[in-house]
Amino acid sequence: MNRRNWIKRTGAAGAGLLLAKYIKASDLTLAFDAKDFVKADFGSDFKWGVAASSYQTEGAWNIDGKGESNWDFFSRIPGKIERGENADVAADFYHKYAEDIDLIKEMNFKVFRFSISWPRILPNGTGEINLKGLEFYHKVIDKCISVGIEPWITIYHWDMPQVLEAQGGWTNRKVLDWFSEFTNVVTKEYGSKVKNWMVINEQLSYTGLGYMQGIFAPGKKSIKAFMKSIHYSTLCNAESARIIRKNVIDANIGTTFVTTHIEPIDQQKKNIEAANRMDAIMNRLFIEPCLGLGYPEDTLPILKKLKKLYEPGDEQRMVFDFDFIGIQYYFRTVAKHSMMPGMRAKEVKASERGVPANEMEGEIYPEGLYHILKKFSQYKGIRNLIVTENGTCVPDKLENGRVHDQGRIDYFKSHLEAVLKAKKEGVNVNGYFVWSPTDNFEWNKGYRTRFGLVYIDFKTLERTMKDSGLWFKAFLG
Ligand code: GCO
Repeated sequence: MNRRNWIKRTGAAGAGLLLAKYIKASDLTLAFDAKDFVKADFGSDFKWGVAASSYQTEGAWNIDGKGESNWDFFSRIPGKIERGENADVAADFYHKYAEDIDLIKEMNFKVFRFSISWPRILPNGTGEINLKGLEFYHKVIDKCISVGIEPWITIYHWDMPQVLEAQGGWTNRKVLDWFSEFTNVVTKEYGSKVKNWMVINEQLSYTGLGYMQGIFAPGKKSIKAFMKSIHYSTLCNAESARIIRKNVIDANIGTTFVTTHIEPIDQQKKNIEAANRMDAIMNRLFIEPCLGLGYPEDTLPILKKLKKLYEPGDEQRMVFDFDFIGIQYYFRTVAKHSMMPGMRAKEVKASERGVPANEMEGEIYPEGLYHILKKFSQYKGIRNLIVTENGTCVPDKLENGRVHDQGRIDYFKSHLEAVLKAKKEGVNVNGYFVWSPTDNFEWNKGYRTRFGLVYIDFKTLERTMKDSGLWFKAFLG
């Protein structure tokens, strides 16, 4: 779509901001030429990385003084995780980190984004520090640096100490103190070696799926709990960033948001409005308060309830001028009106529409990443975007020492084309991180769905580079 059409389809929303409105069904397929591109097209400063998280990869759930996390607890509740699986061992990154970082290097990536397990550092949530836990991340960081890979740390990727979850977790305003303490400990400890920090991974996922839909830890189904978790994690996001700024000289500070490109099923007004409401929750809810725009209650009046949770000064406390915003994109969402209270919108699944999807029913729609990058680039306060996660799950099979995951290669190629197209049109996108270097524990799906560039046999823990890993090795080499 050319720039003029794009501008025609934007309108003033929120505090005079230009936000993307929805495009006509006939415009949905943005033709990407199948032309090849090379790494150099993205520029020499572009960051190429892989992303992973502590609970999904480390295992060693009760080793060397680690405390129990909300996910250790949740995964033991019968029926919560497919096939009753848990991440007690996961990819055993705790013991195999050196091998995995060597593989990341072999694939020619220069950035490794990983998270720190809060209960490994503070087994009781606050107070006593576990020195073995501190030492583990020193080893990971040092290994990265020794092979020329930049460590990028996410402070929180969903594993909260269970002792704190038991006190309400993100629904307890005290989380501001708890999370500040954790941030202080890790930034003081690692700040001299690590300059790139992301505060939180996808607030919407653990607040929405954890406190409202009950399918992630802690498994609550309450709108009240959801509201509290939204507001307190929004405050923590900015507060923790301020702590990083204070503790880490020359820090590059970001945070990450889950995004999805949303389209109405057709051009009926009720469906367009439903898509707008869905957009308010799925794309705008967390970025806008952080930019000083408040919650998007203009589009979704139910969010006015959040005001009841405000204490004096909160409006300002939610704001932080991030150096970069991490965009995590996997699929497009098509919406239609529904009577469901609150959002009054529902998703029309990929299977109902008969379009290509991954193994988790996420529609494969690379143009969506282009649209999302354009959309976020229109916020005045955003200076720099990095795609901190993008990837897909396909039915991988290890046969004769190879995994021919052509579907994943095609996914990456088309999504990289989308990034490049946005970049060429002036979007300030400066990095792309693949989710994920190795297969790992995919939350409520357990080990069924695989996202890795490297295959893991979860019985032997043996690693095999998939064709997609080999593709990146050649592309980035
Ligand atoms: C997320 C998380 C990852 C997931 C990945 C694949 O975006 O949900 O950051 O932990 O594993 O997205 O679903």
